[in-house]
Amino acid sequence: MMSQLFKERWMHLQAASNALLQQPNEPEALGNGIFKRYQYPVLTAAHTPLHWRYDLDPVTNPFLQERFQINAVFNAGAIRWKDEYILVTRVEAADRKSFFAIAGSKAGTAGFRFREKPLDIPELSDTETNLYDMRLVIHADGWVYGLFCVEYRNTDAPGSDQTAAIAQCGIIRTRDLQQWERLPNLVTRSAQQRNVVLHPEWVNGQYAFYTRPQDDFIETGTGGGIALGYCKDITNAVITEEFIIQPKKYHTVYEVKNGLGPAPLKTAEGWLHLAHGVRQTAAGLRYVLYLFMTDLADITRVIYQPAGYFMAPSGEERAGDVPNVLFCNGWIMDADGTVYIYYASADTRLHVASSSIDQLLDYVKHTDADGYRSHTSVSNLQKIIQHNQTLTVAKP
Ligand code: M1P
Repeated sequence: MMSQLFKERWMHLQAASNALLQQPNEPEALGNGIFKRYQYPVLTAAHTPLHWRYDLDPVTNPFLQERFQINAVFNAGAIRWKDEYILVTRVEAADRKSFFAIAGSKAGTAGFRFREKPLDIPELSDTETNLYDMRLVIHADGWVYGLFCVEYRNTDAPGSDQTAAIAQCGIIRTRDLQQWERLPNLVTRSAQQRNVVLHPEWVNGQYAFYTRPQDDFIETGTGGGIALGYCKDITNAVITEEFIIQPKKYHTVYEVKNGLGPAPLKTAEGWLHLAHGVRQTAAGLRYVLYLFMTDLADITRVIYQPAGYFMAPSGEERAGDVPNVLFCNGWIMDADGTVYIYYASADTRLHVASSSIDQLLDYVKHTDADGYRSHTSVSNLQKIIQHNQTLTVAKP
């Protein structure tokens, strides 16, 4: 027998959920000419289906309580699949465990709906504790790959330390986004791997992986920097050598560490990369997003890298579980050159920003590179001011 309380709660829950799922999402009017943010996050914990969070049986759940609380939805891999924008999101439950769930939208900037059930990734061992941050790639071999972080407790740590962890790269693949096959984890010489991304094309007949070798779970130690490694067989992926192509560097936005975001976009001018950079501040780590471009023929060669960040936390994006963090592991380029950037803020929610490949190329090619000194920054600024002073056209 359904109580009045149950009935009313159910009615209100459905109304709130429907309103959220149908909420339009407008881009900002002006932006900075490089990208536009949108009004609302595209996915949050509140977007997860009611039938995940609530036991809807009035007998077993008379107060209609949340039986499975979701803490956050963030860091999503992204691909265009048929007529949909597909996100494989990181969903973090109240128990801190993350898992993956697919959400799709026809618009790309609003209307994302989760599929009926989350992804159930088979375990390789029961020491795997946490899975997160999937990078989706449609590879030239015909498979769709998902590379993600698998986290284990570091059993070398003393029992008094229940925080020490080891991160490695897990791999799944599919041909239809329905059936997923788990492959063995990537093997490298590095003690820790996070932010591993598969390059979408063959390189000399091999799979190319962007890695981020590091010594410790949080600190990169002697490792650090975005690296490249190759292997012939992805069903038993072993990388024997990693080459750093983007090292961390003093007094930059990636002085502590960096990591590749989504797989690079192929453009006429080179491979466009989006990465996150981490710097130290008195308030803790600050994660921002930056862009760089590598040569089409030689993917180890960085040919453009604008100084500083491309996007940094702004306004409400600063607040959440891990403040001052923007993170992105998914973007989609449409056939008309529109680019949707799915970025998360504060490890809490997922947003979208839009741009175009022409705008992003203009940004990477015509924004000065970092000169690594205040003096060089002032010179770059002077160039712009002096150029503007020579203009004969009417200035505002
Ligand atoms: O908390 C910020 C981010 O920290 C990690 O990223 P990185 O490995 O570069 O430090 C990841 O755990 C990521 O999920 C998280 O958003």
